[in-house]
Amino acid sequence: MPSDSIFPATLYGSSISYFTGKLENYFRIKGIPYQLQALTHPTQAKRITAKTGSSQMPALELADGRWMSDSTPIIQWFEDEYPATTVTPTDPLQRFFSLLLEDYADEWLWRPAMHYRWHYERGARFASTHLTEEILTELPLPKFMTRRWITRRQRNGYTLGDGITKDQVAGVEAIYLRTLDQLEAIFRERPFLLGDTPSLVDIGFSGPFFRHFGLDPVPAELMRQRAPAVTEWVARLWNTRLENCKGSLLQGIPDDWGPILDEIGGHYLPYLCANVEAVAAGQRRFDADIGGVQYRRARWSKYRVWCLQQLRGHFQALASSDQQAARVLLERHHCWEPLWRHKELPIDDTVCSQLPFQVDVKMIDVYD
Ligand SMILES: N[C@@H](CCC(=O)N[C@@H](CS)C(=O)NCC(=O)O)C(=O)O
Repeated sequence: MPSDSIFPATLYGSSISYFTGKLENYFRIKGIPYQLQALTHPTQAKRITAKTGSSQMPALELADGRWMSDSTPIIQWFEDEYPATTVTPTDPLQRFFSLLLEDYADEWLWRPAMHYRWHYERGARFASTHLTEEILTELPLPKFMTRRWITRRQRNGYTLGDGITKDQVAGVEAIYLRTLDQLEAIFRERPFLLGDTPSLVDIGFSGPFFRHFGLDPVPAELMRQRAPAVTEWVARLWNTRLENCKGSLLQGIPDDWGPILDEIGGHYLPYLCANVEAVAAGQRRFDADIGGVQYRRARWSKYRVWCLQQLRGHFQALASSDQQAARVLLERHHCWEPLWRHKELPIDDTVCSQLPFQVDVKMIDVYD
């Protein structure tokens, strides 16, 4: 990696955070020097909000004084700026489907990941103790109260308070178990999702897998027992450097991505549509039946309207022959109709246009 004025970069986050872990996997694979610093509350959180518009983690401080936020556009920026070693497939169809799977891993696998961490006492005890000692040390409370406070906050924001009551638990856990089976089938055949070398889609799945499913006591044990090849991939990814990789990517979209695409067409995109309806109607809470799971009083997410807009933009940027090929695959896996169901999206075109350097405060879903 060039010794540029932006290095070393400081990554503010937590060593058990989903998106911090995703970016760390990316930086390590790509060989980008960084140092991890705890995003403490309130000191660093206030400073980062002033610099990026949001206190969400991770935030990245470049050595030239610029700040960045949001893992997906940060990765795209580094891919454009430092193309010598790149994780983005050059084939446009592979790139499009990789971006789709990355978004799915970011925004939908988030649901079972937060569930396993905060629903189970064992998960909540581990995570609340860690966060109390890593990023919440400034809170003027005894540690047991900080642990209790963060557990309640996360449950109200991301599990019970995001449509997962006891009636939805089995359905949410089934998302994870199916994902394990889908990935196990792939990693029994090859070391990375798209071939012999890591690519963007591995980075996308590292978000839920590295710092949640592979770390939290309940899902990690399930992974070890049910999907040992996935367990191995989590560690392999962390220990891989692109500059040492001699392997190549497969041609086209592998058939064994089919079950993941079915999941996107049957669950994630219908959820995005229900979320679009909620945002359009100004409903902060909404009910939705997604793949047989009845979510009640799920939280709207304006950010995920932008995610849908981005996915459409990636499709529209394809050449027409690639659009045709992508459409065939999207239709086969029931992704096409929900991708375009709502002609107008409740979002203006300029929102998020300053990412990854500035977050538009109207679009963030930081829960407080
Ligand atoms: N889209 C953002 C999401 C970042 C995000 O949601 N991070 C979580 C922690 S892993 C967070 O900061 N949540 C805000 C909160 O809980 O207040 C990204 O890709 O970086």
